Order: sequence, then C-alpha cells, then structure tokens
Amino acid sequence: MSPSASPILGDALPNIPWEDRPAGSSAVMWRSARNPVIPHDQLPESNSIYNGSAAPFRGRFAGLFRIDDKRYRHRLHAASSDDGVAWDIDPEPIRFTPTAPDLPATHGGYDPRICTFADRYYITWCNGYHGPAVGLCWTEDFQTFHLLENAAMPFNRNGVMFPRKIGDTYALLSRPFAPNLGVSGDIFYSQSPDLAHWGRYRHVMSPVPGWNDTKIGPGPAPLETAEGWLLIYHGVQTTCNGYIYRIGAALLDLDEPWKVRYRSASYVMAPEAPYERCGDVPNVVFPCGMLADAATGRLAIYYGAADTCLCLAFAHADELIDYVKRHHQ
Ligand code: BMA
Repeated sequence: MSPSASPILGDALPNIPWEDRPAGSSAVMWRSARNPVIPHDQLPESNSIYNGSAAPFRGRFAGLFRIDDKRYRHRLHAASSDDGVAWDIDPEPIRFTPTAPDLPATHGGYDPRICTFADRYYITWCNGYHGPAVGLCWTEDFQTFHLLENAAMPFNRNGVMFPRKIGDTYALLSRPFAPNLGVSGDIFYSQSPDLAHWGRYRHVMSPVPGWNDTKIGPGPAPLETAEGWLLIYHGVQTTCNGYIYRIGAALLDLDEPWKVRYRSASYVMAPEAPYERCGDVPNVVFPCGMLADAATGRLAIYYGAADTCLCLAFAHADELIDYVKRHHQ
C-alpha cells in the first residue's frame, strides 16, 4: 500500500481486485499477473471479448463487456464476478428497455463505460445511429437496462458521464471525430438538466504532437479526488504502420471540469505485453473501466488489449496524481 493518505473522495472498496507492483518495477501503472483476465474465446461464439467496464454491485461486481461474435457483430454483454477478475458472462447480449415509445432504433454496441451515480448506474457506449453515436441507459440491477435518448450525435464514439451532478446538471465527456470533415478528435464537456437534452459544450483538450497526435478519448468515469477529477484517457498516434493506442491521465477542475489543471505529457501505459502487441488490432490498450478504493487509494483499471481480450492494471491514486503533476505539459 502507498504510504500517503488516499486522495480519493468516495467510498471504500475493500474487496477491490488488487496485486502489488511487481518487485523491481517502477511503473506507475502495472499489469495483472493474471492477464488477460478474460480470454477472447471464453464464450463458444466469441471472436473477442475486450473493451469493458466494472462496478461494485451488491457486495460483488457487475461488468459490461464488448463482445464481437464470430459473425463479427459488436454487442454488449453483462457479467458478474465475486472478485472482479473471474467473470461469469451472459452469452446473450443485453436487451434495452426503451423509456419512451419514440426512441429511434440503434444497432450494435461497443466500449461500455459504467458510471456509478448514487443508487443507480448510468452506462454510455458507442452505438450505430447513422454513424457511431453515444448511447445512454441506466440500470439498478444489471438486468433491466432503461434506454434513454442518445447523448451525442455521430460521429462520436467515446462518451462517459461524471458520477455526480456538477452544479445543477448532469455532465458528460465525449469525443467527436470525423477527420474527413476536419473534426479533430478533441474531448468536449457537455451538460444536461434531464439526461435528454445535452448542450452548453465546453472544449476540454486536444490531441498533441507525439504519442497522442491523432485523437484522444475519455476512458472510465472520471474519479473525484482532492486534486481534481482524475481522467484516464486513451491517446492515438498515427505511425507508418497504423495507429498505436496508449493510456494517458489528466486532472480536471472539480467545479469546472472543462478546465484541465494538469495533463501528463508522457503516457502512463503503452502496449508492451504480447497480448497487447498482437491480436485482431495490434498495439492497442483501451481503458473503459475503473474501480477505486477510497480508503487506500488503490485503483484497478479494466482495459481491452489488441481488440482481443480483457485485461486489468493497477495503480495507486496518489502516485498517479503525482506522476501527472510532475510530467505536466
Ligand atoms: C476505436 C474503437 C475501439 C477499439 C479501437 C482500436 O475506434 O473501435 O473499440 O478498441 O478503435 O481498434
């Protein structure tokens, strides 16, 4: 355990999945020795099981994962776990219960982010509605998923809600991206009084030359800390051999989260392990979920590896915050 006090503002999670940093390592974020915690073929019909998210649920854990089947349909599957590491995955994709009769039909689903918000869970993901758009639903039991209006129009693949209202509105980070139209892959903040109408957009941050020169996207729901909202995000670099997806971190102002207080100029994790280097899409680490123990500052980050399997990494919140501040760009 890290010696200093936990900076996390939130609940204790004593049963958080956890492994100490390996002896001899100085990494600020390190991999589970049990990776990949979900292999690509855990279900008979799965081609790949990867980007996904988890939340504490009734003393255990609930998860939502992207599964591409052998017809290559992308859908969300619910899962449950005693320890956050070994998952029992529903072989059937989740079905949504519309909250209004006139919600437009969407299709597919990938990259779910679970946001624990008081006594319910909001889930954002990428669906298909005339292009990739941000879907939004809520659940209390991970069995009935109440579908709301989409939270962002195409072309926007990455949306995640904040775990409480900011001021008097719900808040969302998302990432419009349409390079053919000159839309550049920046993260924006938007606000809603009712979870149906989103607006009052504020720019948060842009790609920067180097490891995140092409696009960036918010990962797990931002974590409230004494130093600001801790945002884990992915950053994409274009190389002569295609994209590389890495993981970065930033601290956003608690009251005005579109203001970036610190952003690490260096990435915090990059594809290095064989299961991150090799797979359906090589050189990808893509974080969508995080568990946090406010009592100790321990973090468990769920990320997809090479668009093939689901992995876990760990960090101490105080060390990660310190890293972001020391490597501030
Ligand atoms: C993004 C999404 C992710 C995927 C990543 C790397 O655009 O499709 O689901 O992990 O690309 O291929």
